[in-house]
Amino acid sequence: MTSWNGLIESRYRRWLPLPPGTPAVSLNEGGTPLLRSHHLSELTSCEVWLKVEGANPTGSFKDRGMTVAISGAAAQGATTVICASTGNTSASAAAYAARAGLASAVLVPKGHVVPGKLGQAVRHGARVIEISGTFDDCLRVARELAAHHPVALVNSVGNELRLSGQRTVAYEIADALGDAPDVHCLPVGNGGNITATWGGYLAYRDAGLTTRLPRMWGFQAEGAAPLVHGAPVADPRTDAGAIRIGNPATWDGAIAARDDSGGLIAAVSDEQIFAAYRELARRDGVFAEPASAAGVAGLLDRHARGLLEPGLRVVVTLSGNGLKDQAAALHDGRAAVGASASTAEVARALELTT
Ligand code: AN7
Repeated sequence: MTSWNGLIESRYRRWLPLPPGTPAVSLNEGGTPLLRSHHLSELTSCEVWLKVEGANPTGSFKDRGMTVAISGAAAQGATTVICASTGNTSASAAAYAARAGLASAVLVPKGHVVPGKLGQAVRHGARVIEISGTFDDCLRVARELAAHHPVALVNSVGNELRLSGQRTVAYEIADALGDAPDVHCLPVGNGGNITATWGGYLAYRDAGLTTRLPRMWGFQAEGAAPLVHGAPVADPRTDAGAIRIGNPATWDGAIAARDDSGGLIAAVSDEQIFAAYRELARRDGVFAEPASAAGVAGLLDRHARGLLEPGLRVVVTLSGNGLKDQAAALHDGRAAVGASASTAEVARALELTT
């Protein structure tokens, strides 16, 4: 058995538009677990699989695109990379930049990025700029800076290297299941991931490696659902901060993924998102961050409305790791109980009466 050396070296270089011989800047991303959810399968009468992207090195799916984007930027002689982010992209960009010996700058919406993600960017040495505005403002500024200064933009917008790396999630799923699933559910913010995941399924089908294509079911938070309403949202609102985005940069790609796959992009409430987040941790043992539970929330919503045919094979992307957001974790649930180091007292606290 050979060890896993990341998605470029271990498996997918030939699917990536890196110039031949480009050294891989890798943290051994990819190769994430695809877990059968017994709980969700039973509940929905479908075969439900969870793609646990929080198991990537910096704790989100962003590492798939970032290993390729930073490998490309480093090979082209970039010295500084820049991105706008709701948190996960900045953590990933900062880590891969550190790995490559590049400087990084990240622009984040002030007050809307959880400390776990900001802490990653800080520790990896990024210059963190907190902007008084939304993610959409951050992205506008980052794009303008990259157009006029010697800094390489590593957001997915128009970045074929980023998107090609993110396509590898579909390759892994098809490789593991032997074909594409019937339905692929995932959260949608800026639109890059649904575009790339769909692109991955298309590429594998076109190469004859799979026989079919899934329907792409994307889910946005109700207060930040521009793709559902068909118009940008100036003041996006949701407590699932990762997908608090009002004007997705990959708008057309997301709509094409929806329409070409015969799929949908629908809204779920924060209540549904946080309920799915709790149940994933409680029933499946998978700690995904709140935003990344939107795909499960959407699947359950469709099921509750009688819109999910039984017997389907469904894959759900869990895009980020729950460890990043401890405030959400400790917000409810069973609180810790204090006790002295006395066996009798702890037994009482645990209600171990016999
Ligand atoms: C956990 O980090 O946009 O639709 O700047 O962190 O491809 O944007 C994060 C997005 C879903 C949405 N789940 O994906 C950022 C950022 C998690 C995320 C999304 C994000 P896209």
